[in-house]
Amino acid sequence: MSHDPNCIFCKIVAGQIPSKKVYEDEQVLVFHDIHPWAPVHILLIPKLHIPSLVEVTGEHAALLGHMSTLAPRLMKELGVTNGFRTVINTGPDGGQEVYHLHMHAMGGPRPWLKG
Ligand code: DGP
Repeated sequence: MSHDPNCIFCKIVAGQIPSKKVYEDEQVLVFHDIHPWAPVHILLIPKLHIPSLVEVTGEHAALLGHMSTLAPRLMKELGVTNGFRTVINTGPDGGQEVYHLHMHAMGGPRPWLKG
């Protein structure tokens, strides 16, 4: 399924739910997390509805590579110059709450880092 009408992040991609957008291209949307854990906390999502990392296949390799190279570029643009953390929560025991693949990128002056 490329779009799930019940998915909150698909609704953000479709513009049905507002978000504080950081970046957008044909494949990817990046916006600020609504519940930030860090001074700068963004979510990088594919526009394609992929529920989690479990459903990722070789076909998505370029997409994931794109997300991974975007993260440092965008964090730098947002003023994060001293490192950041990336997280992809996967499945119930991985703490995933929204079942649309997303990469958290969190940074800014510590102390905010947990665990
Ligand atoms: P996870 O636990 O990895 O599935 O994290 C989901 C994140 O998504 C969580 O940090 C809060 C964020 N989030 C949930 N709903 C919305 C929303 O409607 N807008 C934005 N900007 N972020 C959201």
